[in-house]
Amino acid sequence: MMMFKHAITRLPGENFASGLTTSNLGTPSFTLMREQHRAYVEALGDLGLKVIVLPALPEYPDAYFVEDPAVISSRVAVVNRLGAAARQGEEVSLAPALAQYRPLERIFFPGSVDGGDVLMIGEHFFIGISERTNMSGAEQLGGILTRHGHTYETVAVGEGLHLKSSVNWLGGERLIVTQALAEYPGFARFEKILVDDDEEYAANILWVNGTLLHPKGFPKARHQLEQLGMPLIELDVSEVRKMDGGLTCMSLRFG
Ligand code: CIR
Repeated sequence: MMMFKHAITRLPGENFASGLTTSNLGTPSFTLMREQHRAYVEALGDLGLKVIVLPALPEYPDAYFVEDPAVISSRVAVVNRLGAAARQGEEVSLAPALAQYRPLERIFFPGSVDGGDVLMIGEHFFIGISERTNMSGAEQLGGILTRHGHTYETVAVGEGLHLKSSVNWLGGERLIVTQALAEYPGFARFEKILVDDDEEYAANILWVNGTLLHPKGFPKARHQLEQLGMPLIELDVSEVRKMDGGLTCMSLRFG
């Protein structure tokens, strides 16, 4: 089984509320955000991961969404060219942390990739084509992954910010997925937990070594997850959600 040993995270800065967002859920609170981030880091630590906590980057209010500027597989780390101009540059101070663990590769102009569009299932990768990840970026990333012995396919992301806003791995041959992606042929071999239309946010679930971290406040999804008989950790990510982020976005996990 794929096992994670490490996670890289980054603290949200006091100005995190000036990051990009499309949600209309109100102004987030820094005090609450800091608390929720701390609980998240603690949960990863409790699951046995060695968690690196990088300092906030004041000039990049979205930089604590550390999953977006890189992709780490079992064999390679890819430094992304982020899809949002305002976020380009976040990767600069992340690259040295990654270089300690994996050979580094990079995505170049005109390609763009956000790690939130990259769903890793063991050695296979689904790369979402979205407003952030373009075809050139996906092909560059796919080429790098293929050279390192992985396989990949692209998926059109119809709605939601990133691919992983709508689908995530639950371990084994199981996915949690929104109705919109339920019939996607590339997911046919998986058993699927379908989230209700009014609980779409609950599709952003983080698998960590057999435990599922899931967002608080989605009772139907919670009930569906309970049926799986896997350990669950419920985390409040209300403030992160206000910034269009979720549980997967706030860390890079690797073995
Ligand atoms: C952004 O719009 O880029 C950030 N406010 C949210 C990024 C969330 N990241 C993710 O889903 N992987």
